[in-house]
Amino acid sequence: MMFKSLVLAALCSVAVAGKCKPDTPATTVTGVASLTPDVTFGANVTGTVKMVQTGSAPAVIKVKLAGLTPGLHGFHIHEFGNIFPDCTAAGGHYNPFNKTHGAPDAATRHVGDLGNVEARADGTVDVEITDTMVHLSGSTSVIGRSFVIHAGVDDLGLGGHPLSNSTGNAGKRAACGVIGIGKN
Ligand SMILES: [Cu+2]
Ligand SMILES: [Zn+2]
Repeated sequence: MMFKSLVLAALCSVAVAGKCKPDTPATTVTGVASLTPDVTFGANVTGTVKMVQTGSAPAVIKVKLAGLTPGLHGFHIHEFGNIFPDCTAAGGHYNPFNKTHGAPDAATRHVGDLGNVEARADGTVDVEITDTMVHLSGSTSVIGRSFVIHAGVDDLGLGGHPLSNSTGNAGKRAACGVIGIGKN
């Protein structure tokens, strides 16, 4: 690495301008969200999400939540970074490629489809999600959009309900938070 850099530097000194690009390390971007209870839903569901992505590597999404009912809850990135007057202001699932709703590992899904997280008996969630479709930079960056945790289960598009193909029929929005730029 060091040798390569030195050789590149030497070549650069005699290269025609614009023909020489020194190695630049992939940029790391961090996103953060604090989830607050949906005022209309009325349960005390709170949490934090921290996201990190280096270059084009998968995004690592660390999710900590509390106040949920035990079991599975739909967890998505929604389109808008707006949670006022309640979580419905965040709009639908973030879907820049105009796909139908699906599981995180499905070929066809919304970018925002992160499936379900499972709350333990005490109502907490502490999981790490790795996702290849979520990006923290570029034209489909999710920075400035929102996380929503739902009261119900995301059926991953397979439930046969009229809402399965758009929302996974995950029910009401229990808490939400706008995704901001975090400290690396
Ligand atoms: Cu959602
Ligand atoms: Zn979706």
